[in-house]
Amino acid sequence: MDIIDLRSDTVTRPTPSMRTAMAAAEVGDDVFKEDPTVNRLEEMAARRMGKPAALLVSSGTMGNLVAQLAHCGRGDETILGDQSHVFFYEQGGAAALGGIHPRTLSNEPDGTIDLEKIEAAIRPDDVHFPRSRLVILENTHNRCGGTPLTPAYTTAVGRLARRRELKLHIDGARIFNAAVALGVDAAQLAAPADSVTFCLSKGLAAPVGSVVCGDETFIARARRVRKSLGGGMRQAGVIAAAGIVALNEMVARLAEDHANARTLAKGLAQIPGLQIDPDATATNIVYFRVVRNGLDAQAMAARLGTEGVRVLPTARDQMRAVMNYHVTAADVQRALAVFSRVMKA
Ligand code: TLP
Repeated sequence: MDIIDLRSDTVTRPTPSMRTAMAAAEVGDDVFKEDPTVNRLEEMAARRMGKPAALLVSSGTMGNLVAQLAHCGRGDETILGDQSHVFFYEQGGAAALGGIHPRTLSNEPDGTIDLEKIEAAIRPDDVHFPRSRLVILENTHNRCGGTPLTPAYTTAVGRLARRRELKLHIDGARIFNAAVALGVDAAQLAAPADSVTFCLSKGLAAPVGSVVCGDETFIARARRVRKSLGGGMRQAGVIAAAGIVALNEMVARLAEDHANARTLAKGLAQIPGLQIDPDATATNIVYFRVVRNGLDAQAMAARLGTEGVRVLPTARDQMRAVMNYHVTAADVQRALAVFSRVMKA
């Protein structure tokens, strides 16, 4: 049975041209900054994000952690969404390893945080309070349905942060999905931020790697932090080679994932016992609710699994399906048939 794996876009395997590029990669010791392929990827990534410099890290989690540790000292406070990946899924690493205090504000359903709430959360200079240092946005917003944040919203947050002397970091794990969905350059989405992390190993299908981008001073600090976290890789050009292919060949095709996501969402909306607003699907992530008595998301995922469709339960009554490079339009139709069958049973 062919498995249709919709658990995440992280399940993507390297493309044939990535494998070829990896095998042929020219490498050196990247801790000495002597890996030409890593250097090339970092230059490309910086250019794509419109930033002066960039740093390859092993994962999105490491990128966000490195950025927080480079922007903040112990006891400093970050302002971030209560549904953000940094707050929800990164083990509180910034607190555990950096003594950084998270101030969460509720995310709106579209992944934004109300500007007035951000402004009100910024601490005055007072010995009782931590120092507010950094605002963190997420684009696209994973737990808010893969919604893209617009340049207008991001610009407004950037202006507010600058006016109040805070930095802005964007967890842009899927920023290219946002760029493709909105028809803008990723650099435009990153422009208001002091730093941005994006992932090569999600929709872009590279096997490993994320890139943190920002100005030279910030990246120099980030490089020190990466080393202290054990993230100084040596002949990492083998990984970077796949990342270069990801940037060159895999960005435009994200539109296919978005079209497949819409088809899946519309199809799921027709199935009794499932609840979804198909118009809420803007990129490659589809969340839906299971509203059948006696069937929770875990049990449903298990049943779907026996029929070759893998999805991720994200709450007792909620599941997530993520389109990716290996999922075709025909797979979406096959998955919908399986969903129908399982819900009828
Ligand atoms: N997210 C994973 C899981 O951790 C939930 C997924 O399958 O979506 N930022 C965002 C917005 C993310 O969605 C993720 C991964 C990360 C950061 C972390 O990236 P990695 O997994 O490379 O550490």
